[in-house]
Amino acid sequence: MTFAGNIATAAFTGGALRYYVATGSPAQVVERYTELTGRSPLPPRWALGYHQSRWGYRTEEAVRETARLFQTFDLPLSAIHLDIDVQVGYRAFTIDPERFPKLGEFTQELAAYGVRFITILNPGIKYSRKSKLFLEGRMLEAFCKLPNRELAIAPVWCGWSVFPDFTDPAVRQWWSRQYEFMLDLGVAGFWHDMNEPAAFIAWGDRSLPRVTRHKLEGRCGDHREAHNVYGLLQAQAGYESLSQYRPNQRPFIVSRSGWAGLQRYAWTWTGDIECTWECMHQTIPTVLGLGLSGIPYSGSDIGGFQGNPSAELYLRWFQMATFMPFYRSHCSNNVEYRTPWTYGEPYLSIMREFLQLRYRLMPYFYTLAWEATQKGYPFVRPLFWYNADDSALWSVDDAFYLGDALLVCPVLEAGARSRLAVIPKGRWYSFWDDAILKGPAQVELHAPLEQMPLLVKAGSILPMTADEYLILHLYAPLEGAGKGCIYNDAGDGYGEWRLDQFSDSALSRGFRVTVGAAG
Ligand code: MIG
Repeated sequence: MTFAGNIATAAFTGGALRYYVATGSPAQVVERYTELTGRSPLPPRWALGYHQSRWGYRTEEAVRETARLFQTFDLPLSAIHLDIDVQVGYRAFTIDPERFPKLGEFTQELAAYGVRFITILNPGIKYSRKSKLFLEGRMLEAFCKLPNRELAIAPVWCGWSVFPDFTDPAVRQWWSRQYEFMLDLGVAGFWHDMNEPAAFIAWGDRSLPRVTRHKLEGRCGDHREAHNVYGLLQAQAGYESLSQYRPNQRPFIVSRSGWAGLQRYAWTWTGDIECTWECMHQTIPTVLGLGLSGIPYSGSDIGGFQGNPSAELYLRWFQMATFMPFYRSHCSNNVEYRTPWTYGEPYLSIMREFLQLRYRLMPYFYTLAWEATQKGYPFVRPLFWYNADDSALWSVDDAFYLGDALLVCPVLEAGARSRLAVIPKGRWYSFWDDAILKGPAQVELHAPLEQMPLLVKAGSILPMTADEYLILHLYAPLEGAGKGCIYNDAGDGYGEWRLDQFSDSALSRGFRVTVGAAG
């Protein structure tokens, strides 16, 4: 769709084009949009913690060592992601038994550290009579075919591959069954990669040919129609599998590809980006755009995927990612190791502070997760979210809100020890020293290496943990009123919950807090 003045032009090659028009504030529009496309279920709480990943943790020993070092350096960690190099010949639903000889025991050992084991899965199945999955899928006619009824075959990581037709409900069922044994071995979640589907083709579409046939829920059609929903429907199959085989645990799936409605099944990330300040900056509008498109859970490979970030870039990226839902370091297999301790001091201590801050903010993050289930609101919101009439905020792409209390101003330049920020209307407190600021304004904010400018809206009630206590930080409403709430439950499963709601208002002397609870 292109817009020119008052004219919008849509170009499409087939099917029907249907418009839905929603009006109102950004929040109302996202609420209506997610009424149509669906909302995210609650993730398990641990998924909102920190994830460590790299392409290159090849063995049990490498994973164990990583988990152990996080503990040694007093760095909280919720999950480690394993990439294609743990598989046998890059094949889906395999983990090399020589390098992970006792996977069931190993996942338990990690669980004792509080670390979950997440593994990657590509959709292509090796085109080989030696592959049980290939033979089974072929008998079931599970793979996409060309108009001449031959299998659609393309090279991917495991060599010549065939592609399950996820637009066929029976194929989704079959695919769903494959996760079961890995779940039994304690694999906590899955990372769906290459599911555009991507293929190693030197020219043309690096995907399936457009003429490839698809079931499309029984309607039948070709890849032009199926392409965009391919990854989405794989995510659906995965989500349904995890819900079915582990009914008392919430599914956790990350999917590289998706479409409208992906939020019902999976999280996503911004893909293979470079280790540059520009790419770090671009993460903000991308994550904002995903959120406005109904997908609340996303993030970027901290430090970038391709290349080696400087210590400062990694640190600044880490600080920014602390305030994004999917908080994961990841990188390619041909780059240096990248962990909070890789760069020595003062970087290690600063990253530890941010990691700990993330975990202290968990009640706030978790409440945002609940809000996403109710209204579809993203965690990361553009500055115009609350003041859509202030056009100065429309194009701000270097800062964002996390929920309605926090205004996050990442440092996006090498060597910068302060940054200019646009502050919306109202009163704000600096998170670090409680200094009061008044908007609308453009202000230069202090940003030493160990701090990233972070503001709290006056009137907010920010729930944070301190050891086993829950502490409510009240940022006095200097004028008018504010509110806050806390959603809580067991952190996984579908048991009881509780919602506490607070509101506060300024009185002539002091202020008043009102408390209410539900659930
Ligand atoms: O062709 O599995 O985006 O995160 O590390 C590259 C290896 C395939 C692309 C993913 C990236 C992952 C990588 N994959």
